[in-house]
This record gives sequence, structure tokens and C-alpha cells, in this order.
Amino acid sequence: MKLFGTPGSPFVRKVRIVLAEKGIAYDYIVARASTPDSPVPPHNPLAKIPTLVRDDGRALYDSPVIVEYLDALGSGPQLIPGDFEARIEVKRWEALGDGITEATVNINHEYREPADRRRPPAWFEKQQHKIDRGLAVMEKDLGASDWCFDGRYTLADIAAGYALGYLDHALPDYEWRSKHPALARLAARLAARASFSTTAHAKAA
Ligand SMILES: N[C@@H](CCC(=O)N[C@@H](CS)C(=O)NCC(=O)O)C(=O)O
Repeated sequence: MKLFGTPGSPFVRKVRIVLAEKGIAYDYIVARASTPDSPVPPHNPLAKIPTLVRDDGRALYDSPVIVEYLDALGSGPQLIPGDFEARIEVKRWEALGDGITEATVNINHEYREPADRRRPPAWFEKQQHKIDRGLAVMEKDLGASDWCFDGRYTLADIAAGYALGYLDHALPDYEWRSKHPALARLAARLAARASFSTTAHAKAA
């Protein structure tokens, strides 16, 4: 199978973490989604990364669909529980991680605009509130547990971990650890896993 993506995309990293956890071999095609010559749109009409192309040519998107597909393949821990209520709870964690990451991407992209063309402060506050509220819920739901759901490693931990990793990468001045000690412990625990360390976003030069 082929994965289209870039090292800077948090959603691509999420998929790469799952591929590593499941021990699945793949070709990593580094490609942006919406450059004029991008190879992505023929596979994904939405022109977004990650896009996964299976060996028979069928494409999958977006990251929640891809990780659910991958969880059924390969070895490694089962990341999405089979039981309906448990599955929905893990998917809720995934939605929280994805939503925090979306807001972080939005802020990061907007900062690339010249200062006089940026959106108003109220827009930044709205994105920041999504991040703050999302982290507060994760912190509360994680509590004293080692893992986000049911005391075992699941996609919920990957969702929280890749969102926190992207926060550190994209908004390095945002200090979230002191207010969220349980998440800080989780991030440290996850950083020690090969799936996280081998896919980490490059540090800014
Ligand atoms: N919900 C999607 C988000 C994917 C996404 O927004 N990817 C960005 C890169 S980080 C992208 O492809 N942007 C190009 C575009 O929107 O044109 C997922 O989880 O896969």
C-alpha cells in the first residue's frame, strides 16, 4: 500500500503511528495535497493528505477511515475495541484529538500570513478556546490512569498523543503541561514508544 503525505502534516503522522504500531509495511510517498502537479487528487477528490492507496488501487481517506482500516490488518495491539460502547468512546477521543489538531493547524496556517492580512484576534481566540477546552476534557477524562481508555493502549492514546505532539511543534510557546499534568505524563510515556519517536515532527531549525 501507498501513503501520500508530508512529514509536516499531523494527520499523516497519526496514520504513520498506527502503521508502525500494527507493523504494516508501506510506501511513503511524500507529496503535498494541492500543488498543481500533486499526485493526490486522482486518488482523493478532496485533495487532502493523508490518502492511503491499497494494493488493488482503491483509495481511503480521511484519517479516521484509514486508521480503522489499518487496525483490522497487521499485528500489534487492537487499537479500536470491538465492543460498540467502547468503540464509540475511543472514537470520541479520536474526534477530540482531531479537533484540537484542526484548530492548531488553523492557527499555525494563519500565522504564516503577513500580520496585516491575518484574521482578527477574535478568530484566534475562538480556535484557542477549542484547544483549551479540548485539553481540559482530555485531562479530566484521563485522570490518574496511565492510558486514555480502559487502562490499555488504544487509538485514544494515539489521538491524544499526536494532538499534543503537534501542539508542541506548531505552537511551541503554548505552555500546556503545567495545567495538564496527566496529559504531560501521557505525552512523556508515548514519546518513548518507537511509533511516536520514529514519526516525530522535525524540530524547527
Ligand atoms: N480530517 C482530515 C484532515 C486532513 C487535512 O486537513 N490535511 C491537510 C494537511 S495537514 C490537507 O491535506 N490540506 C490540503 C487542503 O485542504 O487543501 C483527516 O483527518 O485526514
